[in-house]
Amino acid sequence: MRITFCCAQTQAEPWLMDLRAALPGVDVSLWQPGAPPADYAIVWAPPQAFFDEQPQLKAAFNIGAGVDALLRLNIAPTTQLVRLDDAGMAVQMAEYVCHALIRHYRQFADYETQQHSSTWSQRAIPLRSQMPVGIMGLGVLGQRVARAVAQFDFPVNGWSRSAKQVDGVRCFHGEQGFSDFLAASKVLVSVLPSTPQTRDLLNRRTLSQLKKGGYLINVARGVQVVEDDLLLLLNEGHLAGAALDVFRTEPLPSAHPLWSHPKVTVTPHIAALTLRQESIAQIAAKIADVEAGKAVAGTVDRQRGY
Ligand code: OXD
Repeated sequence: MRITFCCAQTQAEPWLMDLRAALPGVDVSLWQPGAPPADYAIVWAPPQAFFDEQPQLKAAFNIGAGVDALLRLNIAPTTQLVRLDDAGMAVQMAEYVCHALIRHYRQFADYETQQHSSTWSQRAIPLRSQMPVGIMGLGVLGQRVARAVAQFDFPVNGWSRSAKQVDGVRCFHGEQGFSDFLAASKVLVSVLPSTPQTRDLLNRRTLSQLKKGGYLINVARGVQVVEDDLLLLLNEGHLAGAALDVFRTEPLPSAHPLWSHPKVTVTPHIAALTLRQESIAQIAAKIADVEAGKAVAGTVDRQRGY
């Protein structure tokens, strides 16, 4: 069996070494133009030339949760596309979201500022019941985030494309349920996949439906947010702030107003980093499933877009 590795911005050597250790007897190598045909590919944002040269692949494993970069390419229909499901990312997302939520709710940024002037001043804690958290996307990642948020006794709303039932979450779905979901939420968290339907979904019209003083946490994809509309709502005061890990252009250009906005926290797309050991263990198990003709968890539905 041959596996080819083609992952932009990823240091290949440690991956190749650990893949060889996890899959003894398998020929694992770094892809370069003209490489021999492989059975499986491990990819992150590969170029079109990669799939043009490797139309025989049985499966391509995306070493991330979002497959938007893959779905922009022309890939043989016989190549099964598989994303990582969880592989240590869900708990990171939950950490990120809870950190941003609690930092906002408990006003820790203000205490940090106070410390600069040696100010000892306690701030009132708003009613938790007045801080309903709305999570967009109720897949593996969204449900893990919802569980973590509920642990801190915040009311939790969830929204998904099709109807879902999740313990402890007030679930909304579809276009019809979207306005009700927004109106019922004060903190909005996006964990949605990037699809044509979610592009620009968070804009002036939708974000203004959040309760006044709303807060946005985006750990999904930057293209879901119309950044000018977000800035407008922050400046008008309808939104109290935002914690953003993803942007329409990455890296976020140094002159971009989001960098210096006093109500915005910027992080460089680190909410959930790919963990090599967990990912390799998961990919090895998925390859065994493909070889055994079993259904593979995390298989991408190209039509649906995730
Ligand atoms: C991912 C990401 O999709 O890191 O995994 O953005």
